[in-house]
Amino acid sequence: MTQRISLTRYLVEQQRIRHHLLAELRLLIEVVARACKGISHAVTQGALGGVLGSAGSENVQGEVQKKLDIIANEVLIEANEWGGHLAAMASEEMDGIYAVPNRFPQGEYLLLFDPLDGSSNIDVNVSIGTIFSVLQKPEGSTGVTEQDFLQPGSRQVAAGYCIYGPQTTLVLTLGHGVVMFTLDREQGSFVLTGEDLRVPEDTREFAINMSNMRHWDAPVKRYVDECLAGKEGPRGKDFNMRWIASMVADVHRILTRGGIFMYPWDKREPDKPGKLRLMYEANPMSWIIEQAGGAATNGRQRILDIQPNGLHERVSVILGSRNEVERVTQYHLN
Ligand code: AHM
Ligand code: MG
Repeated sequence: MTQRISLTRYLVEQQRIRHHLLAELRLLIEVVARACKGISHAVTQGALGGVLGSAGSENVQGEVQKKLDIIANEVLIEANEWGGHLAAMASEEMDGIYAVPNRFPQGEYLLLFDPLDGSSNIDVNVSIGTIFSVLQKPEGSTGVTEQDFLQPGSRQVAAGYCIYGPQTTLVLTLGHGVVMFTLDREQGSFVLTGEDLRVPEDTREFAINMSNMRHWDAPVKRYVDECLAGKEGPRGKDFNMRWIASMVADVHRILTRGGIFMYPWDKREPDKPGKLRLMYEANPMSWIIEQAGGAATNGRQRILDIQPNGLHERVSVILGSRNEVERVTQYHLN
């Protein structure tokens, strides 16, 4: 029988072999994974657990919070605040940063998360997920402030997501490729089910919310028009389209079989750079995709190079198969 490698064993071996994984970071990832198991359980319960529907509140961005948004946020905070590995956390669902309370030991890492991405899919039983990103507190800073979080995505030390779909799957990068673990519910542990994941450089599949077409900028319209023209058009091949409206699920598909995902700036809210959040969604996903050989830009610039100015900053996102992302980016730069 082939040996099953648990997340714990994988992380211990990374620490032993590569020395690039410190004990505190290993603990952090294990704790996040444990929290994701808890969230997975709540998601699976659905109506039986009384967790569906709106919570009757709004987050800092004026979006209606679902009960599960709040539950997932609390699960992540409660799991992570006492271990001594973190200085603070920041979440899409909280206005400001959450500094680890004084009664607990303080660590050197900063954890950012979108506790439950794809909220519109919760009540309709479609895949959703948790996205997370880990930064190091800048050296020499005493205490912890929001400013400490404002680092470009290229400074992430770990990033991942957990998708709650037909299977619960954890995808992780520590900056040395991308690995995947599937939750064995009977054993209660994440088991290694994919190593060195690669995004094919070319694709015939794009993902974008087509209902916004009339609001797009010319380069995005040009790219999609060319895809839609199929074999007879300038691309000389037919394209397929998918849009799950859960970034986690769309990115997971791209990681599995290639594709391009776009949530570009559009004219609905001209003053906002995009819909998706740089620090909770775009940075971790961009790093994962790059680590798998893909690319991620905002149309003009590599996402991981963007210097954030605020915790909840938004960004235009184009990511996935390298050659397609480069093409759309080129259309913007021409
Ligand atoms: P959320 O974090 O509030 O769930 O919003 C982010 C989600 C992404 O997962 C997804 O790609 C996008 O919003 C879908 O947006 P739309 O409903 O406009 O297509
Ligand atoms: Mg989200």
